[in-house]
Amino acid sequence: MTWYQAKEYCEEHGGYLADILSQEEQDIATELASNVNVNVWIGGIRYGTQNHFLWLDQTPVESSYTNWYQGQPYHAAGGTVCMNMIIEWNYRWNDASCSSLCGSICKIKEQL
Ligand SMILES: [Ca+2]
Repeated sequence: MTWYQAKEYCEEHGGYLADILSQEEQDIATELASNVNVNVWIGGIRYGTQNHFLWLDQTPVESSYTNWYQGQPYHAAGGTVCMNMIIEWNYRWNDASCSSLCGSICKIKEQL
């Protein structure tokens, strides 16, 4: 699914496309993604033309934990750019065209 479809999928399931805010969350996301063995979208999207990314709650990605693969973020082509986790890079982060096809990692809040 595209990044937008992944975002919608998570919302339909009562959650949101995951932000990754700590090594612990990275480890959980990596384990989930490994189970399905596909590249996965996470909830970051680029704003502006520089390498600035926001999580869906508008928090700047660079303001806390990051796990970009070496040389990333780097996306030469234009268009909207979103964040994903790449199998071959041990699920470290990449930026890619939002219309690429990947799985998704959702965060779903527990009902208390
Ligand atoms: Ca990239």
